[in-house]
Amino acid sequence: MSTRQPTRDDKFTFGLWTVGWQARDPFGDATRPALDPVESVHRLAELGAYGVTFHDDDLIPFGSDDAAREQHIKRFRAALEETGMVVPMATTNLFTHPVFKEGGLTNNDRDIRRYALRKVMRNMDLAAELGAHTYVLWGGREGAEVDTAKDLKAALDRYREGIDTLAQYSIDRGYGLRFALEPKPNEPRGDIFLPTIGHALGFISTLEHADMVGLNPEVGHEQMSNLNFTHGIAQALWQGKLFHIDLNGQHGPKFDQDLVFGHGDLLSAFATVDLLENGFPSGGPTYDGPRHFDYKPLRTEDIDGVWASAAANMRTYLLLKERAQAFRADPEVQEALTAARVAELARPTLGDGESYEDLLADRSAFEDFDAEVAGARGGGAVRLSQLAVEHLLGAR
Ligand code: GLT
Ligand code: MN
Ligand code: MN
Repeated sequence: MSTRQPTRDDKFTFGLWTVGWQARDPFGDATRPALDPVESVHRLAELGAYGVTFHDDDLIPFGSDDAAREQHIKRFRAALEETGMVVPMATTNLFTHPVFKEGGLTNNDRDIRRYALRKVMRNMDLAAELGAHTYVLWGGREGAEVDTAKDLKAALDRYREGIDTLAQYSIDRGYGLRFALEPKPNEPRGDIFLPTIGHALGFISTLEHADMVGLNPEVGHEQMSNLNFTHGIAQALWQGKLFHIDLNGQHGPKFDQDLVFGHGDLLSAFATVDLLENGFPSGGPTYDGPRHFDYKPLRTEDIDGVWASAAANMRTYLLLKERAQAFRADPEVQEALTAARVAELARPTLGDGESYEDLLADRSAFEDFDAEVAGARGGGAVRLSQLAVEHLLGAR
């Protein structure tokens, strides 16, 4: 089916670090050779992707001199031009080099924090030059293993100072970059600051340029904390903070698996795509940014498996989109939604112009309300759940 063939309109993007992962893990060496970013751009374009994203170090190996740096950028830019691929997002590697072992923006060492800020600013220059609109900040090393080794208040102060400084830099240079914080509960640090969507949303409200800072939630990161990813992005959307998204798969609370999208909790992936594609049943904010895959091709796979997994992310997304559209269009689903009173939740609890005094005076709301009858009524959710499963299994 043609709708299952990705096109640029689907806005599928991939981090260079995803297909480029050489599969080095804490227990074993790389199982794949290094991949040239230029080749990744070409292969992903052939597969139907719309763009790529990168960390500074994905493109320009750490420690490169200026001449080498320019050369890497030139080759990359040429690949983008040849393929028409775009770079909607970029980010900084503040986690691989040993200098960041104790953190970047929240390192106890002030010199390292200053170095980290400079590293981010330098890559923001390149991000803006390449046309990116979103700058992701994943603070993988911002955290601790030993609680007494960190002044937690000062860490949050420094995190805020760092982001305020970067936001001011984007404004002053006219870069138009907005920042997307990516929460994760742990790994590589024992505990990472801003561990969930909720923590990050609370933190953003304290920032000087809160309007320029939103989220880049990742499926697996919320699921590592046993949280509902769809509920998380729904709240981010509701607060106007879903700036970007990292799609992948995860089997519940364990190490960060970074599986292909849909290859973990499939029902949850269905709900996520339903929300991204069909929006809230009662309308309201929608997400129209890139569908960004942040996954790791399994360590067992060779380079053919890498490209097969890249294609699998996009195809799975499109299949889920198809299924979610069929679900919403199904008259029996619509009937089940009515029976479950789903639309009723969009109706304000108080009437137009009604005050709490009016509510107090309404005997039908309390004195004459039959809580026993209302409490005995079924919710109708199981029917909806089964209908979703049947659509997902292709039974309807
Ligand atoms: C790293 C991490 C991802 C982040 C990337 C952005 S780096 O691969 O596991 O979740 O999105 O810095
Ligand atoms: Mn991850
Ligand atoms: Mn991610």
